[in-house]
This record gives sequence, structure tokens and C-alpha cells, in this order.
Amino acid sequence: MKNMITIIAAMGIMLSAAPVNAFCAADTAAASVTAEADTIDIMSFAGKWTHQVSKGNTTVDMSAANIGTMEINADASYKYTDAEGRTSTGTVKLGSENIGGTEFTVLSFYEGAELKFTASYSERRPDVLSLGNGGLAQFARDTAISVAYSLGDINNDNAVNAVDASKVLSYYAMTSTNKEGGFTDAQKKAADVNGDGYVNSVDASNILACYAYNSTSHSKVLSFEEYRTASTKA
Ligand SMILES: [Ca+2]
Ligand SMILES: [Ca+2]
Repeated sequence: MKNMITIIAAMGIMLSAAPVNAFCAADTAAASVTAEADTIDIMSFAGKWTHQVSKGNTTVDMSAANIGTMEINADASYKYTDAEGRTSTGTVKLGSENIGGTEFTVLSFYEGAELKFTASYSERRPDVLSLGNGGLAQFARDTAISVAYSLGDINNDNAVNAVDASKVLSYYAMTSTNKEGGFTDAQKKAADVNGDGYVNSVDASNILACYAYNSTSHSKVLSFEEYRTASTKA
């Protein structure tokens, strides 16, 4: 909830500071942010990971033994298979932890009520989930489930709306203060709706404008691309 209030406050500041867009900026006030804005979701981690431990006196980066595989699913369930082929299943919970002044995303793997693994994620190394602090064990990304994002639909729920705009603003607020925004590469592409290579409040206001357009008296819900074509012609 605190997060949401921050986003709404940030939105007011950023939208008022945003340059006027070529299309449909006037409609942005019609939309409001009503959903929680968590920039990192389980989709960022969905896929297969290899459980690696250090083989010797070095960190796991230098020499690793593979001792299992972890599959994280889009519904936040997981399946762990150890080297002997024994499997266990459970649920992944996302949280955050402040380590040395930096906010990290933490994944907690629960089998029932039992905490089996705690892994931390850093955007600097998006294909690694660190287990413990010493660099001695990790999950290394194996094959990510490829998720196709469409322009403007950051959370991939087939709707371009205020939730997506707030995710963009949240990302922008984080990255503009040198924090991790938590978007996958696909989400960054989906977020940069004006294609200028930056994810910022201009994109958020364009997403809101698209949402506002679709919310008012138009018979068909347009994709972001369709909306852009329609609003450019108008
Ligand atoms: Ca969406
Ligand atoms: Ca952009």
C-alpha cells in the first residue's frame, strides 16, 4: 500500500514534468492508478535454473558443480530436482531485503511451511540467484521461459492500462535514483512505447493515454500500436 501511494505521488510529479507527447497527452488525467505496483514479479524468474555450488576454495563463479535443477513457474510454484533425481515442490514468495544499503529482491522457496532456499537477486546479474552471502552457491539461469510482451503491456495480462503505467513509473523512479528497476529485457522493450531507448514518464503517460482512449467510447479495444496509428491520424 505504501508503495502505491508513493507511485501515485511520483506520478503526479512526473506527469506534470513530462514533455507533451505527440499523441493524446490531453487524455492522461482521465486515468488513475488503482493497482499495486510491484516492478518485479514472478515472471522475471520463471524458467529453469541450475543449482550450483563451489567446487573448491573459490567462489561458485570460478568453479561450479551442478547439484540440482530448479524450475520456477509463472504461478509461483516451483519444482526442485536434486542430483539423484529426487523432486520436491513448493511455492516461491518474493520479498526484499536491505543488504549494505542496497535493496535486493529475495526469493523464498517454501515446501509447505518449511523454508528450503533463500535466494537474492540483483539486476546487475539477472541470470543468477545467489544462495547465501559467500558466493559459494547459486541458481544459474538455464533456459528462461520466453515470454512475449506486447508494447505497453508490462505485466503481460493482455491489457494496456494504469497498472502498466504505474509499473513504468515505478521502474523510472527506481532507475532515476540509481536503484534497480527490476524489469526483464522483454519488459523494458514493452515499456519503451515511444521507442526512444528510454523507459520514463513519457512512456507512462503514453500508456495512460492509450488506456484512456480505450476507456472512452471506442467500440474496439486497440493494442498500443493500433492506438498509436489511430491517434496519429486523428
Ligand atoms: Ca497490462
Ligand atoms: Ca521511451
